[in-house]
Amino acid sequence: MQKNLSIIGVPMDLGQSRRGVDMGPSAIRYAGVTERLENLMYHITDLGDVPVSRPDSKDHVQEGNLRNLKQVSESNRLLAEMVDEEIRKNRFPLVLGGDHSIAIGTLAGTAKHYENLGVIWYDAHGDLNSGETSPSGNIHGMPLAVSLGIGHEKLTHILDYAPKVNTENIVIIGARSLDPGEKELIKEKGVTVYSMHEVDRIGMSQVMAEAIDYLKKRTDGVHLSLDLDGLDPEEAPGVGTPVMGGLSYRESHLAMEMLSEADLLTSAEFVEVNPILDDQNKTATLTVGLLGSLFGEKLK
Ligand code: HAR
Ligand code: MN
Ligand code: MN
Ligand code: MN
Repeated sequence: MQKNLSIIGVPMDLGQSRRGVDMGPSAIRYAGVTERLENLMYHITDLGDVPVSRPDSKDHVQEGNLRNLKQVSESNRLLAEMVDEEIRKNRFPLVLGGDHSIAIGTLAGTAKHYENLGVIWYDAHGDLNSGETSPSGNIHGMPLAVSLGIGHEKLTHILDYAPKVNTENIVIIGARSLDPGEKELIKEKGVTVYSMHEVDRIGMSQVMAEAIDYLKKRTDGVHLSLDLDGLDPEEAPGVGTPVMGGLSYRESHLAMEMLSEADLLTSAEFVEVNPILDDQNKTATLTVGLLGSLFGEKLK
């Protein structure tokens, strides 16, 4: 793995309806992310936070069932430019959220650099909605669809190209809450999904071995987008949309260790940490532990 790492915080809470997730980057920093990775001999540059503007009452009006479209789009453009720049400088972008709408910007900045970017979407949700299918109007339920070129142009065309990712290059892991429109899209496009059913059946070890093997063969870079609500809310309570029956602490560490061993990631983001809903910064601390495993911490 690239030893030069750039941390980018995105205090974004406008892609959903619960306040507090904008404090996610601070909580993860407070839990010691820089020290943890420096101990693993990474050279860290913390670039601080991408600006996120506040919604005014007029902006709050939902254009095409898209809450705070203008602000979400604008911050994602800034994020995309930063990520693009870091990759240009040959540095590994590590993006800390913030709600999952920020994956729109991360992927916009990343995918430019690869012919065939792979994406591992570790999440309870598919995030495959558009304004037409979303039950909530929350853009954090849409970033994966946006990256496939589905949705409002202000989201799909950040940095002026679309789609960012090909359907065949996506692997979703941990899904257990999919809306009807998302299920249709998954069927229609043939997206690879390891839902909790598959994890229970074949185990995380097999899921990761298959996912890694599949992506290694067909992609020239892989982005990990890890939504903390992919984990069980018992272990990651500080998230805005918890869904019971999730991935365990141990399964998640195994997944990170296998990704580390495979040495295939070229960028990563950790999102949806909400310290207001958390229990003593447990979820941010868990995040830093997962990052430790992802970046090569060994038990022996
Ligand atoms: N599918 C629902 C929606 O579109 C819920 C999405 C929820 N949240 C996330 N994204 N945290 O993974 O509103
Ligand atoms: Mn998500
Ligand atoms: Mn590309
Ligand atoms: Mn989620």
